[in-house]
Amino acid sequence: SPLRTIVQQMPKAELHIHIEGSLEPELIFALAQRNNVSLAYPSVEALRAAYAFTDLQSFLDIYYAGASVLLKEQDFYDMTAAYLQRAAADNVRHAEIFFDPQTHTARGVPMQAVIDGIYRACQDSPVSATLILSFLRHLPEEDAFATLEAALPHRDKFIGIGLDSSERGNPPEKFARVFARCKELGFHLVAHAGEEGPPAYISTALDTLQVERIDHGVRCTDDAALVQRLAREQVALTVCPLSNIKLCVFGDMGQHNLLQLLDAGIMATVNSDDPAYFGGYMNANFEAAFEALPLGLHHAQRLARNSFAASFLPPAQKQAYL
Ligand code: ES4
Ligand code: ZN
Repeated sequence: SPLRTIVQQMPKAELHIHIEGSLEPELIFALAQRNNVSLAYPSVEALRAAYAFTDLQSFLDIYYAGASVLLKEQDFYDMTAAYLQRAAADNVRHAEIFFDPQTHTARGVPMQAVIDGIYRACQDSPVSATLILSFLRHLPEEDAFATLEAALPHRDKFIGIGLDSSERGNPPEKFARVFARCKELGFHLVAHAGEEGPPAYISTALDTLQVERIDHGVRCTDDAALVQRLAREQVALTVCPLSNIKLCVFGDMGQHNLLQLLDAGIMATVNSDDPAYFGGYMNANFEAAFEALPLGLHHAQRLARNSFAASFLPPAQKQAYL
């Protein structure tokens, strides 16, 4: 349809992508062979068949297992280069990419290999790309402080700090002190909140962590006053439609609240989250949402505009896209 073509072709920014979640099964097997890492699955097909998730934790278990093949700087480079090439094909002009150093440093991978590999691929790509270091919230705040310390020699290679992994039982305020330190250091701040967790986590991410965007945030619609606040303050939500279906946040795409968020005046964006695990990259996410929901041309234009408006691009570069 004409709308589908417009959605595919429009220039867009991706603001919620975990680079480890872009690791396709074929690359997992190639890196396992290259690095002599043994996998719990005998084949690409068997691994892909295990991608049947019931909730966030069931996904995270297999996502961390997949990341175990990443050992050398070149592995991080190859993963990131593959993502950026795929993003460019979907007319992504700018990407703000999460990476989870603790997933790697806990296995003895040097911080330098993680950051330099990802950063060098960003520099070599025609897509504008910046990095957001994300803390694992199931681990203690102490570990986040140690991770920040280890990353600070590379501070010019990332622009922001995020918070991801198991949400329920790990509220934003657990990381109040380390986020305050990151703010002093001048980093942009974001946090996953209201994916599986309650709307109160969205409020405390804003009020206690002082984040500038909320990753996911879809559960805000359980609290009408919070929806009004997000609209009034124009807080960006980085929504990930296919992720929400695969992790059973919504029963099916027809029940997703993306249209409700947009029509409430919230600055929602569409993103791929972990595209290798959830069934597609940016355009697949747009297409699935536009197929299942009565979204129109104006919603498409609004989502493209929001993606740049909510980005951390410098004002002059941002303005050129608005
Ligand atoms: C994630 Cl979908 C999602 N939620 C929370 N943390 C994550 N890390 C990677 N993907
Ligand atoms: Zn995410």
